[in-house]
Amino acid sequence: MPEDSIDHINFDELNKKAISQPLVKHIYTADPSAHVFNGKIYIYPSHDIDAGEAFDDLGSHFAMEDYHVISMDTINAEAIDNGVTLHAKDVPWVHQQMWAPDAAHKDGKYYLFFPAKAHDGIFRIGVAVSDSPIGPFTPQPEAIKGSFSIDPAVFEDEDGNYYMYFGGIWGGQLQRWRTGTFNAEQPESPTAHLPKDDEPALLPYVAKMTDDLLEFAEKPKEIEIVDENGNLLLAGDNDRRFFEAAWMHKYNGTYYFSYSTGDTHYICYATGDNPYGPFTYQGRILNPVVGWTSHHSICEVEGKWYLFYHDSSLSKGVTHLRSVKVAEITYDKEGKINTLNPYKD
Ligand code: FUB
Repeated sequence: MPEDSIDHINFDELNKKAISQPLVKHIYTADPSAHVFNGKIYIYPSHDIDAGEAFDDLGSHFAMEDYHVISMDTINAEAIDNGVTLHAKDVPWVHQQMWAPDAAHKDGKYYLFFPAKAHDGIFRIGVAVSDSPIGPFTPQPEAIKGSFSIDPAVFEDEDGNYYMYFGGIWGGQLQRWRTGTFNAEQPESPTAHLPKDDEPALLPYVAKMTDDLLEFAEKPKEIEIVDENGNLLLAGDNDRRFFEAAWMHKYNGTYYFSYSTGDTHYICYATGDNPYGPFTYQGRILNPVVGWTSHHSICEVEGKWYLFYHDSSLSKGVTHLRSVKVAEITYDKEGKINTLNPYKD
């Protein structure tokens, strides 16, 4: 539900119809990346603040400065805010806009992956390390070499390899990397460098991580998202093409790559038989929420599958003040995910 259509919304009524309520209400949180580490649920969200930046199509109003980790003993337990775990001022390469993070666990260490604009205004992705899932996290002094754009999601495969999925168009700058280097010549515009509607859509990226999870082990590769005939989705196919918010999970041996369609506000998914794709578009996981953005993660907790997502219902529709929520998802016999409506009719 984009911001221009919220004027008529009665938020008290809407919140009664919501399939779930914000996990925490004392701060605004968004872009939840959820994991079970050592039997407990940890959510790595963006920490939304009102920094007074005007709304624009580059997302300048998302001017976040730090990260908190939310933890839950069980899916129905109280969500605990563990406080500031990493701040922009402690990361030498970061200038501003700490956007959607993710985390991973390996050999007793915890890794927080996060995108932010560096001092040259270009989004990069960094890593910070801790002995605890709730931090505090110690950042690497530099961003990951060869990283660009936003929304890292790090997936641990069953064979022990870790892969980072990332990318986002418009404010996420993916369109400025079409030639392989950052296009600094053209004006900073969310749509100036996009393909034409009848050309293939821009694609997200994946890279295997090094054993220490601090760098890419390979040059990032594009991930193909194709339709039922094997054709790449087109840039004008706004209801289905990738925009941002990559996530990977595996269900019954199949790789599920899910993402947001951005300006059409869906969380969709595509499936494949290996971590690099191609992935075939399958359908929608979540219909539009209140607020412009939609961003999610999918996590198995005690044998059930959950969608962690956000909406702007608590802030009564303010796009950059969002709240993390969780709802169960189910699969049909063929492995298709049943679409969730975030508010009951
Ligand atoms: O939170 C800032 C940006 O908004 C994220 O990086 C996007 O995925 C969108 O949710």
